[in-house]
Amino acid sequence: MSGKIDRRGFLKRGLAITSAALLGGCEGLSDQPWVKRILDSTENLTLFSQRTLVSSSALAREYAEDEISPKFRANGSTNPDDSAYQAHVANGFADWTLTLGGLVEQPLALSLADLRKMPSRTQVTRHDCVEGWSCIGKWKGVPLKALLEEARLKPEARYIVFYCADDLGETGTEAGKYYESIGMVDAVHPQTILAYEMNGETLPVAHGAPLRLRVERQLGYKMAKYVMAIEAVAGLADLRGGRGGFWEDRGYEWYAGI
Ligand SMILES: Nc1nc2c(c(=O)[nH]1)N[C@H]1C(S)=C(S)[C@@H](COP(=O)(O)O)O[C@H]1N2
Ligand SMILES: [Mo]
Repeated sequence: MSGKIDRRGFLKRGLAITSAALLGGCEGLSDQPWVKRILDSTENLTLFSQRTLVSSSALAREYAEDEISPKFRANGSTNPDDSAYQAHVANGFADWTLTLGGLVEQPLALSLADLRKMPSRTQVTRHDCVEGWSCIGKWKGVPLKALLEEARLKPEARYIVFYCADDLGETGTEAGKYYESIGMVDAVHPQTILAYEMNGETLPVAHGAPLRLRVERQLGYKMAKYVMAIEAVAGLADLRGGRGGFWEDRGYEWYAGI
């Protein structure tokens, strides 16, 4: 467990030093409005380093089918204790719809059948949990980019937020439920998908049925399971605990790059 965290800490320190050197020689880049916004916050220095050193479209490693883990561990919520969710399970998610709203021109409500008709991507990737375990799995789903293109983001939209059905047994309230958020670079990344299949089968409840996020260049807690609604927003401060996610509100970092 600590080995993983140490490795990440080491990597981040290295990147921070490199980025300090880089910043010295790239005035042109730091004049860009998006770079200015990122540099406004020192907390985002690691994000800036990663974006500068690793191309924004660099792919996470993909694996061969014979490297898929024989058993993929399930973690966090594995069967949401929520009556609306359980009703969806009982009828095979036939009436379930994903809503996409917020700062978009065209809000969407899509059934699983609608999502399955959209372009899909399949990828075999490694999932790294901050607790120190990893598993390789195959995921199939709709690229988030395709949904965002259909909904047409307004220019003010800077983050995409995912609202889930579960609360990890914490609060029993709507506001206490799991949620997550990502920035636009990850939102339009080709490996960022909303997965409805895992290892060639319908996504099981334990792994987030009917739909879960995969953001392959970040840690496991970013990969929201049981996604019910998606919202495009300009900022995260006004949402729930104000730090952009269930675990972030409890002290984890918002940018969980691997
Ligand atoms: N809605 C929801 N999403 C979640 C969690 C959760 O408890 N609830 N746990 C997170 C954590 S910490 C990890 S490691 C992965 C686990 O995904 P898995 O159950 O498919 O292994 O889901 C993430 N997404
Ligand atoms: Mo995790």
